[in-house]
Amino acid sequence: MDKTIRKKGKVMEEIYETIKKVSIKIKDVLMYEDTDYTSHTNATGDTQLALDVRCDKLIEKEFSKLKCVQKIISEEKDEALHVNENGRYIIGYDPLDGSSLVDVNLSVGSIFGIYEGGIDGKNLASSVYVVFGPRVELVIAQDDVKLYRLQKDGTFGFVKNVKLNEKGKHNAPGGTQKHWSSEHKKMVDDIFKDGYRLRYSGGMVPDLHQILLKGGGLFSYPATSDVPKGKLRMVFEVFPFAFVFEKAGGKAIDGINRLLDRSPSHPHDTSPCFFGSLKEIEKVKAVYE
Ligand code: FDP
Repeated sequence: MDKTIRKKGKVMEEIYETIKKVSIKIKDVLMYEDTDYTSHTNATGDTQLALDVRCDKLIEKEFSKLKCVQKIISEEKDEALHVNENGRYIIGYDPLDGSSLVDVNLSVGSIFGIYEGGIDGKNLASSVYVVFGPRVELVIAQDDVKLYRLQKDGTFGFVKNVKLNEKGKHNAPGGTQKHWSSEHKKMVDDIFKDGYRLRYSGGMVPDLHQILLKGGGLFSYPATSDVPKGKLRMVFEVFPFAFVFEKAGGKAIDGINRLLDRSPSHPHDTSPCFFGSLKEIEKVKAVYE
């Protein structure tokens, strides 16, 4: 094997090991620490939980130790944090996605996009997400998509490769319904009329994880009259999951264009997004194009 490929593989392993290590720490924080809100808002205007800040700090601490990391950009920070000028990768991450579900004890997650050469969709080298539910599961998308689960001995055991079917059975329609466009509403109604079942918890990580592991379906967070550019953030949420869905054999679009062809002008920019298996994305395109 080529020396550079071998080196790249080793460096990626180091990043994955760091995410595994920090995930175990986040699990403990989620289990036992207080779930109160702070008096601060993040760059997108969400009120931060003490847990958001704790998880962000834990990730910052671990990634700051890695030579291969040039900078980290967190959903919870206004500015990027420079780590090592000569580092190869930029890590864009959401330390605790779906944190509004913490107080009702539903699943939440952490999302990591590993970028090489800037935070454009096309520069994603790999992406990882972690689901904190009854169990802790971790998904790594690089050349393919692999599912791991935290075991009793504190290590993540490989479970299986994840592949989407051409057509799924589940529909996860995000956004406030009274702000949907009439076309979007009709599309969602038609999908339900086709026999799809509703699966939506309000946490992007568990909702997309469910669609992936149940073989397919559609998750959408469209442009609405209250959030005309969508709610979900490209660098920390949308691109990493677009990468996972494509590597699993599905597609991810903003309604018209491939999400991974998008370039944010600011790290906290949002985009409408649709993730699904091939048949469902065809349905979206038929409405939006
Ligand atoms: P949250 O506000 O709880 O952090 O990232 C934002 C997010 O959660 C996603 O996890 C989730 O899919 C979405 O917002 C839910 O938004 P709606 O409540 O508008 O459906």
